[in-house]
Amino acid sequence: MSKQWADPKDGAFKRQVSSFREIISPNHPIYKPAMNRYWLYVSLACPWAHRTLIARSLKHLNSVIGLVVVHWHLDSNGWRFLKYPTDKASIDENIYHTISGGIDNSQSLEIKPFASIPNDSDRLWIDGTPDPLNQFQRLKDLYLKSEPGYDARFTVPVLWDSQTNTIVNNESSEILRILNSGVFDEFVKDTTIDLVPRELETQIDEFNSWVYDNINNGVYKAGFAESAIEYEKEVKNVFEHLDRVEQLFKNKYLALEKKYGPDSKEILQHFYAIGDQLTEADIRLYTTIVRFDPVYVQHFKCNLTTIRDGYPYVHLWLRNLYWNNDSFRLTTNFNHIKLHYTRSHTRINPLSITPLGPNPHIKPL
Ligand SMILES: N[C@@H](CCC(=O)N[C@@H](CS)C(=O)NCC(=O)O)C(=O)O
Repeated sequence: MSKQWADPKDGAFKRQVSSFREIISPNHPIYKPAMNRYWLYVSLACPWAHRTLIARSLKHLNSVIGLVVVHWHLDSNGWRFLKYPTDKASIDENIYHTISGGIDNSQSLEIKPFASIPNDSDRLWIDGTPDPLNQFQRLKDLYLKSEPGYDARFTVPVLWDSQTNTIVNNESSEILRILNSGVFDEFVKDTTIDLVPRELETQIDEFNSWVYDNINNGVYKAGFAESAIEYEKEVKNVFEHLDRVEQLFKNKYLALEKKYGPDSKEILQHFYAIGDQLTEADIRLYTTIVRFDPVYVQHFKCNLTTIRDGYPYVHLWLRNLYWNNDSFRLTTNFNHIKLHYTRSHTRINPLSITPLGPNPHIKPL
């Protein structure tokens, strides 16, 4: 993908508004809760899609909502799926009831030579999955099936209804709320986790709002800026807001230390962005922070410092989520993340050489 969304007037990056905005509810005329009816189409590289994958796993919906993973390489025709295998057993075995991430990420921590992986590499269940529902080749086929005249970008994530063959929603923040809403509770055993508890909702919304604009989307505004003035403005802004998160997390950590004692295990059990429990705010910040050192530092030139060197409390929070929670670790695939950015944005990285480092992609806790 060489053409991005920069405004030709000032070189500033503008993100498009999502088009499909329905919900799933017993009261909805079309989209009622059901087992195996809805599917998530994601890229493991994409931070917006990654949010929904984490929520699907945390809410124990891996066997309620199907999963299709696009190939990591985004080309001029958009996202694509892998070829549908003739061997049906391989599909049944691998798709749908698979591990939380839906794809093997066991190799993604090791630094392996990227040079040997061509962009058209078709390693089934490694580079992506086929589309078992429609056996489509491209993500855009879903959009056009759902709405034949659709003329905006074909983005992930997509929440797809296999009964009506339509897109329910393609806005990750809303898909997160649908998955959390409890509409699938009748199909799962453990319904205790609530990612947006009512008493924390205002705080979560407020945090999400500035984190979205300045950090989640901020790194894109820096990385896709097409003028040095825009880039410098945005990169400074990203770091000012990382400083703000660091200060918040530091205060939080010191308060927990005071409450539980300096060496208590309980500190990390309560070390989250809002309140003292895991919420949607952690998910939305995590998908940017886990990509920061491996990709955004060099590829988006967000290199005033790194998370590991410049932000000890954010770094601890990140590693706590990654190493102590399967829903975070198993959905994080550094190979997809690195290969996608460095080889799809040819305007930023024309030679598509994928940097080997940082080593390791994420440090131990
Ligand atoms: N507002 C959307 C943004 C999603 C988005 O921008 N996805 C990117 C990948 S990170 C995409 O699919 N881009 C494909 C394209 O622009 O062709 C959301 O949060 O769901």
